[in-house]
Amino acid sequence: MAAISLARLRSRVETLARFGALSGGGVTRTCWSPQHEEARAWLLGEIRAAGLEAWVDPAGNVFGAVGTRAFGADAPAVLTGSHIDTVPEGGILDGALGVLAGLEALQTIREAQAPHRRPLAVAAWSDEEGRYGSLFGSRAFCGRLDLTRVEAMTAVDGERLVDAMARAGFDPRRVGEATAPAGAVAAYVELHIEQGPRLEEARIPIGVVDSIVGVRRTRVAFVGQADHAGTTPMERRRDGFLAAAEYALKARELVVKHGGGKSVTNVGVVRVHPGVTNIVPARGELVHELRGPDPETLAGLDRRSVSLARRVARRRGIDVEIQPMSATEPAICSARVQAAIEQACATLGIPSTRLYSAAGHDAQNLAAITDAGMIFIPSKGGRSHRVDEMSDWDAIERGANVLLHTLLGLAA
Ligand code: HGY
Ligand code: MN
Ligand code: MN
Repeated sequence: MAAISLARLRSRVETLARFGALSGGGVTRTCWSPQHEEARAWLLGEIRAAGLEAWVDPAGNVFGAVGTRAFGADAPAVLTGSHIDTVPEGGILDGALGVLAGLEALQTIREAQAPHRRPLAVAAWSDEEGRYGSLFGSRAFCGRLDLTRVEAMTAVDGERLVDAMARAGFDPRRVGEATAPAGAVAAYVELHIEQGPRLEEARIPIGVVDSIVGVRRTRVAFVGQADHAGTTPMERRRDGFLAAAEYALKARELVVKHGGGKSVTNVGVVRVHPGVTNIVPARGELVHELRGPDPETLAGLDRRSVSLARRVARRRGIDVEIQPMSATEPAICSARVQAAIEQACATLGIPSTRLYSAAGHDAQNLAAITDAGMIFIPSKGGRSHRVDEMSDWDAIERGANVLLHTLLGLAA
């Protein structure tokens, strides 16, 4: 029975972790950055050294393939993959595991000359973490990117996507050419760390994902009045930051109360203007993120949040600007792919359980154009999006072998 080489996979994971490595551990490798582009070049070299066809599309997606040099409806490919970009101060497995385990599975299949009727490919999708716009590369590939918005896509620190792409040698005007031909993908399966505590606490080695949360991000800015921080009487202050703070606290209560138990909310970006200690903040701006597996609940929370923002501003006698930034819909994973994962687990004698993904993933875009699914392995302490994110190597080996057999099953 074909089996991956953990030594080779581990060596690649530890090498990729060096691109953007932080002195205290973990990694910062945001898409299109110099360290990301060095990692892209390294990955292309590894794909070629593994004997696979290698190419990059105009949206910066990297591909490796066995049995094809491009995507086409005449030979629908079974596709796996994930991303090599990271959040700032992230871990070494989020995304990297799925790309490198996919490469390892395809290399093992090629070396073992394991039979597969369909071509097999692995992808490293651009900017999954959404520094400029979430799930960018897989949205482009799946024809779900609003090309008219590419020009305006900007990171929270103000860097424009078009400038970052140009610096990395890509022409942003060609992104639309990355759209895959209809029918080019026969199935998609992605291996990823769970990034949460459920599998580890249940002591179950493999998660078969049945749905993936939708994520909505909205910029909310409360606009009051700058004033002298010392001389302005307290009752006369129109403080944009305090309004934002009240909104953030009440939005959390709202989601806990009306979110159905599986919805979550976060405020990870806050900006105060003018932002110096001796001026009452005129403007308090935040990015409000809502997530949930159920579309109606998510839409309801969005509406309630907008009403809350207006109520807080009115009560404080200030203005509020509400600007939706991005919204992904919850995705249902393919029953066929879930069954193929469970068949692989049965073949390998590995217990599995079904669960929803509380993180967003590229698979939710692939679910729009093909049968898509995900395999999860446990995260130590449920830790992710932090430098000490890690999984046991035997969990990584199990996940990669389940991926290998799932791919063979889907490509049979
Ligand atoms: O934010 C997410 O859900 C994913 O890790 N990009
Ligand atoms: Mn992530
Ligand atoms: Mn990820």
